[in-house]
Amino acid sequence: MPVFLNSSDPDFEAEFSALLGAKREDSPEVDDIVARIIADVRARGDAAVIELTERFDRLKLTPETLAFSAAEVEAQCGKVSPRDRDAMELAAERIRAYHVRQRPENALWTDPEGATLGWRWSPVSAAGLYVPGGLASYPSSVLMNAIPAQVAGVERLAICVPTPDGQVNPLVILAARLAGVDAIYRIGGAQAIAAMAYGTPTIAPVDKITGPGNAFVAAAKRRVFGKVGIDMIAGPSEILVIADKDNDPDWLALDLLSQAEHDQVAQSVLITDDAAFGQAVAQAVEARLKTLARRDIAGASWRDYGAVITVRDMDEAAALSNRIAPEHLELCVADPEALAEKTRHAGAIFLGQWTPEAIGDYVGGPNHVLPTARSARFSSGLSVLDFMKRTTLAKMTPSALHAIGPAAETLAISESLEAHGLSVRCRLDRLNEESK
Ligand code: HSO
Ligand code: ZN
Repeated sequence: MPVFLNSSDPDFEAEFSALLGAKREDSPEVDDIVARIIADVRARGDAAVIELTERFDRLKLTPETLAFSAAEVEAQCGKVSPRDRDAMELAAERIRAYHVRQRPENALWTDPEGATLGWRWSPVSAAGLYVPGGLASYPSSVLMNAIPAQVAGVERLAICVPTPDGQVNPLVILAARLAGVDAIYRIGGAQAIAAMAYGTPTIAPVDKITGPGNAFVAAAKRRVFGKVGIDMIAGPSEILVIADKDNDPDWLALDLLSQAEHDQVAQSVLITDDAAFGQAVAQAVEARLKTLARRDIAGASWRDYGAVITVRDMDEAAALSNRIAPEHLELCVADPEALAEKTRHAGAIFLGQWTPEAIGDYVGGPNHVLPTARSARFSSGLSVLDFMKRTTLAKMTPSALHAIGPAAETLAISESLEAHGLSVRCRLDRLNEESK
């Protein structure tokens, strides 16, 4: 049973805090193993990657077969049905169109002292995208990671996807090709992250690594951070639905289950201002759980982490939503725009009952790589900016230096950094001589 809370109950605050604090991620002790794998890949390069792939994925590779050949990519893409291909192409086009609008503007201006100042954005040179194997090998996530990189102007894009026993999802390969990926390596786990971060004779190193993965991949990303950039450490999926009673309970039940079916530690929460409606949605969830293909996963998630919260009004709903800072927030209310104004902490907001979260997972346009575990309080979903960096620009004229240089000299002296001060002073002295 999910928990049923009511904001009018005296115990509500304690119960809500318990819900916020529920630990959903089991972090087995993987860090030592990961440290050893990274050291091994750094020391032995391809040989280590090949051995580990044989051990974990039961797949014998050589340096020549680490990457899919062009012919293999073609063959995999050829297996995709026209219907799947059309859907994927529509998704890719919409995701691209959305992300093109995120391209940032450079800036350059001259201030009153005559100093020209600004910044310029440029892409990272190479990015590596991790794609999990098995159950969570989502082609849509390939598009969501690779297209922003491509739109940012990244020159070289690599993908690592484990192919246990040689099995690969052809849609993953098609998504990679649609998103302009240059190389697809059939390796996974910490060894793939290490290979992308440090490079091997066959795998060129990248500057930024993004994409979800299991505990080993997450630990490896943490460890290579600094050598390369990383996106975020993604946790299990979450959805918060805020709804009034003018909704079909079955629709909302499916919306809640759409994230619950990702993972048994996913979290789905409904907040409503009508207790009876909340019960109706919970009943609809139970009915759907009887037939859903992934009822074991979704059912465990709903039972252990699901919640139905009744509030007095929508202002209260917004306040609780801000404390939850959900990855996905659905606003199924009469005036979703007004409620959206009141919600500040959410990875993605879906406005109105015609916007199921699943649209955002595939074809809406916005990215589906979003901050989880309340990190929407301080971070954002993946975007074009994650594959770019900003370089600042400054140009002084003699008169600008004359105007602001003495203050720099004073501050340098106060920090006992003599050369700093003198590098300004020597120029100021020249200006003073010339003006004599
Ligand atoms: N909702 C997931 C992403 C996803 N859904 C992929 C379907 N496929 C995390 O935001
Ligand atoms: Zn999803």
